[in-house]
Amino acid sequence: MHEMSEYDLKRAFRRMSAIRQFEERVEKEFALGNIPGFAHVYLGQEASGVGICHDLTNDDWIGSTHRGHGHCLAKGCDITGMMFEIMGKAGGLCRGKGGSMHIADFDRGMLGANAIVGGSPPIAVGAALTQKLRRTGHVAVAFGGDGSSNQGTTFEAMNMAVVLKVPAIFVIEDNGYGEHTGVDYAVGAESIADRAAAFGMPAETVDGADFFAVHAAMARALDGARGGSGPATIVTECPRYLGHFVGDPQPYRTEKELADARARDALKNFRARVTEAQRLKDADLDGIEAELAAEIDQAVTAAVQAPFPDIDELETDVYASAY
Ligand SMILES: Cc1ncc(C[n+]2csc(CCOP(=O)(O)OP(=O)(O)O)c2C)c(N)n1
Ligand SMILES: [Mg+2]
Repeated sequence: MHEMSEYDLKRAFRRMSAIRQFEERVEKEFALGNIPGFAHVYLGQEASGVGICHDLTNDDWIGSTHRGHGHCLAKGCDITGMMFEIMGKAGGLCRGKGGSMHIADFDRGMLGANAIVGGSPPIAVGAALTQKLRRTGHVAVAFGGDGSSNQGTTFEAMNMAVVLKVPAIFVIEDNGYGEHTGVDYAVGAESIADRAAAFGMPAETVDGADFFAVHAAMARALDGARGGSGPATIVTECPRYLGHFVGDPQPYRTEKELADARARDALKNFRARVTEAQRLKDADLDGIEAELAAEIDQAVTAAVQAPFPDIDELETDVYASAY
């Protein structure tokens, strides 16, 4: 924490708080029927995405998951553009045609959320190969969950990243479950990180509710990737506050487990650390939270009233036309 500037600390808190408040609002708007399709929220996992993305620039790329709102906000995507997108409105980041599970924002280096579990690792290896061949010094990050860590796509991507020595960083967010199946049952190894290390790269496990622990692990991975020594894996152990999707009644979790998850609160943890160290004041953090609350409220009001894309746009943006 001590090497971080006041600006950096405030930005980290702002992004984590944006995720917390945005997702709580998504939960409400979904219940009101304002969000079509499915919504998987990132509540509890804020420190993971924000710690990973903190030192990335717009020229570093990330590939995300079906639980992608937090990754977008951590990468600096616009709150209003995202709320419009999630509600399917024409003013959204993807003109309302992507929705919750397909948000992309190339200007921010956000290559896309991805409904295919294990979809991002191969994309990130290709993106990292581009970074290497162009000698940019930038990296590509693949986010995935504990469930995705069992996918063949992930294994193949990890192996290829090591073989090609590309600047890819695999982030496995272990929130204890793949849908409703516990990680203890579904992962046939003692440690997801050890399994990644077996491919021949550095891999470590950190507390995914601790921004500073995640940030420090990412700094080590970035040193290696930007320095040319190849890929790395970081496993962030995160609490999952809600069910797999908004509305999942979670009969498979006990009250105690849910309370324990809530007790691991990335925002409270961060607030306690920075105020005790006298780096930021409670009033600074309260002010950030209040600004975000107003911004999210305005975004929702505008998005609810905004038009859907015109029917004439049905066949546009279906195929890439940038070539
Ligand atoms: C290839 C593929 N298989 C199955 C699914 C259905 N599915 C959607 S999310 C999910 C669980 C993913 O678990 P995890 O990777 O741990 O991510 P989390 O939901 O916990 O963030 C599954 C099986 C899918 N979308 N894609
Ligand atoms: Mg999971």
